[in-house]
Amino acid sequence: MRNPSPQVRGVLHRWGNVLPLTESTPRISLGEGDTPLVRSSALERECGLDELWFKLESCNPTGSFKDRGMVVAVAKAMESGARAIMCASTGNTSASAAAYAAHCGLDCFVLVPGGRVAAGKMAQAMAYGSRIIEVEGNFDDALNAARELTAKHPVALVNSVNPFRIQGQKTAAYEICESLGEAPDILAIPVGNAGNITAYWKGFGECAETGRATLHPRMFGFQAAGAAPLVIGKPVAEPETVATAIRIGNPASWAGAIGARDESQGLIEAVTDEEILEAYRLLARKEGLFVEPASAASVAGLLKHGRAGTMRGGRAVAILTGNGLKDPDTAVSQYRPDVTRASATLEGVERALGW
Ligand code: AN7
Repeated sequence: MRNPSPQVRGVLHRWGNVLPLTESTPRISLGEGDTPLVRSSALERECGLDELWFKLESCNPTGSFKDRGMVVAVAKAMESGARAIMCASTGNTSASAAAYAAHCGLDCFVLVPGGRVAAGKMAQAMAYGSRIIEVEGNFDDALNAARELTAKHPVALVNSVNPFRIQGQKTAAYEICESLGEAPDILAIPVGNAGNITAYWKGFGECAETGRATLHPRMFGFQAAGAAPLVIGKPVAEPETVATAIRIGNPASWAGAIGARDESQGLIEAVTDEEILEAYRLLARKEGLFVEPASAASVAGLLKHGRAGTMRGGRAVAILTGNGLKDPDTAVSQYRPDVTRASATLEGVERALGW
């Protein structure tokens, strides 16, 4: 293959040297990775930090971090001759799988919990032309079914139980070390199925081994209080939270998350839906960052520590995992009362504004 031009982007081009690629792995890309790292303008002090940075994984091509891992999983599936992929999903994995399948001419089957996937994510899976099955059950039930189906039929499973997903997602840790010139003191991240916290910890470990960083960050994972199996230490049969992306009761990467927490001297804690929605509001209104509720969980956790006085300065990076446009219904239901109606006249608008 010719050398890619400078315009060619993507995780496989940029990080191929730290990924398990071969000559025959197709170098596919939708332009994923290389996401912005943006300094907090408002919430840093309140979080008790010297520096707070946001990694905008919402800027990936389908609007979430899933694309980093999906590009590797799909490329490896193609390399092994697969013609079809499948995933269970709370929404973002299915949006990403559907996009890469469309890009690569593969069939895509997605299993989603009926009625519990945010509207933007359903719209994506439909638009990219995946075959969508709404199952009567939650994400954990859907993942069990997907595992059984892909064991029986010639379809590649692209959930994060696929190790190539973790490989791809670890590249975000490399980018953070490159951008900051060092690993941060704290990495704050929402936790659902626990693939991403596992991937970041792997990435930071590799960065330390290869001299890209001297520090290992403390890993701070946050789950929604109604879906916090890692916090309570046992699976949750009926997880419930406004943050539907992380409405997961039995994370597949359970051991990876606990390993990341313990090896890094970090923590995995719960934040309530109220705390998530407060952080969701503050991120949008004080930072100009519109994220989906699950992404606000990590910032909710940092705010909680900052206010409790349990944070002792230092530099943290919070991973903003998904775009706010994914879940317009939550935004509209939160903020609709703030909108005022008026006649389309000078006087009408002045009256509405109280001018
Ligand atoms: C925005 O799409 O599990 O702990 O099926 O969409 O690696 O699961 C999504 C998870 C955080 C949690 N933020 O990451 C799915 C799915 C957002 C997410 C998570 C998800 P993991």
